[in-house]
Amino acid sequence: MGIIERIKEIEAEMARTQKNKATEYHLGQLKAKIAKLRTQLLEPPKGASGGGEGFEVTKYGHGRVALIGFPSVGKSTLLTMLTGTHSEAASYEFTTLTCIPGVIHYNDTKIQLLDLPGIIEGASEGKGRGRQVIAVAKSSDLVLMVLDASKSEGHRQILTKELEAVGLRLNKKPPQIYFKKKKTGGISFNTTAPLTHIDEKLCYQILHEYKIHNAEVLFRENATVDDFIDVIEGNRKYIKCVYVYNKIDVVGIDDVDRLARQPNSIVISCNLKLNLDRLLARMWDEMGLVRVYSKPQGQQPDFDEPFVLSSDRGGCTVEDFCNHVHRTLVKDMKYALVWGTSARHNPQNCGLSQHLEDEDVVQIVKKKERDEGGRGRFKSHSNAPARIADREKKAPLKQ
Ligand SMILES: Nc1nc2c(ncn2[C@@H]2O[C@H](COP(=O)(O)OP(=O)(O)O)[C@@H](O)[C@H]2O)c(=O)[nH]1
Ligand SMILES: [Mg+2]
Repeated sequence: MGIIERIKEIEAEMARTQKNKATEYHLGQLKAKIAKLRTQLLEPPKGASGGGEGFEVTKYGHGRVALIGFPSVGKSTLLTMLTGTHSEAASYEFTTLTCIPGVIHYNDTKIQLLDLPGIIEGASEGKGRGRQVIAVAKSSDLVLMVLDASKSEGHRQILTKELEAVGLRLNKKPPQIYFKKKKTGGISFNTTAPLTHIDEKLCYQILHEYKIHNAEVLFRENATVDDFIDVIEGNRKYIKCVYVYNKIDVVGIDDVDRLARQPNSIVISCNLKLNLDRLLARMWDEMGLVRVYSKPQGQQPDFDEPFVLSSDRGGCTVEDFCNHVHRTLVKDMKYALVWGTSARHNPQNCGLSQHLEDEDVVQIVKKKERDEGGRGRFKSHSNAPARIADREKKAPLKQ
């Protein structure tokens, strides 16, 4: 029997099983079985030669956004409107095969937008190019799920389920569960929050299903069986998702109003160019990008070319900024001067751990290596080095 049939069989068994205290453990075990099979499906087939024809799209710009949705909801139209890339024209025969990239220029940053066709065509069953499509979706910073406002609202659930089946978790934080496999010592189970969905016995059974007999488990929140399985599997990807209801030009105002009030949703019309600016602003907010302008000593900041950091990816401290500019800068930095919303006063003297915010201006003041040797000599019996350092700190203030 194939993996897909086995998943279907277990799902059928779960549907047959009544949910109550007595069946709780059995259901938990079945869930773990399905999770294991799904992971197997996503693994590349044994003996496959180096991934086949390349599907992987080179990363470009400061972030990546994936368009996901059923056919004919307006993904290609949206890509064309936002990026000027003619997706449909470029991909006429290959719509279900290729992924069309475009670039959005917004707030002096470049965001790669990907049209990912074919995500629903059996992606979770490992059919066709599903696996590669999923890999690209997982590499995105944000998913835009494009939905047709005039069609059934069930599409949103179907797609979300499909994405969940392949290990994507939309608008969800990783569960607060510490889990570490050990070589010996059995299973140590602890919790710092009252648990209502799972208990020690069920936890043991699930671990048993995974043939894990030595591990440390600590629940820091009231997590569910599914959360625990996610943590054991360890390959889940937590991504933000905005639900984009397109074609609001063909539905009534009441429907538009209702859809707009759904969580994480935005309503647009590509045809009437309605709300596209809001969509861009929303995308920008969700991606958590932080523009930092570098200011060379004694010069004006370069406001044309920001360094773009991300709070989700890599972080946005002064240290992250330094690493962006040049890899030796962290070592050479004496302190940083920061102007902007993250500074308590302008400029503020900061260390590497200072958290930067969007549109901050940063000047890195370097150690003067040769000078230091000289100063070192009278360090012990004079407070001059401190005064010199002080003067140096104050000097840029006057610029
Ligand atoms: N009424 C209406 N039709 C739209 C809108 N956006 C796209 N369409 C139409 O929907 C159809 C499918 O669009 P397409 O971009 O190819 O969808 P895709 O399959 O998701 O890439 C096309 O005929 C578009 O002209 C919209 O905002 N309103
Ligand atoms: Mg299309």
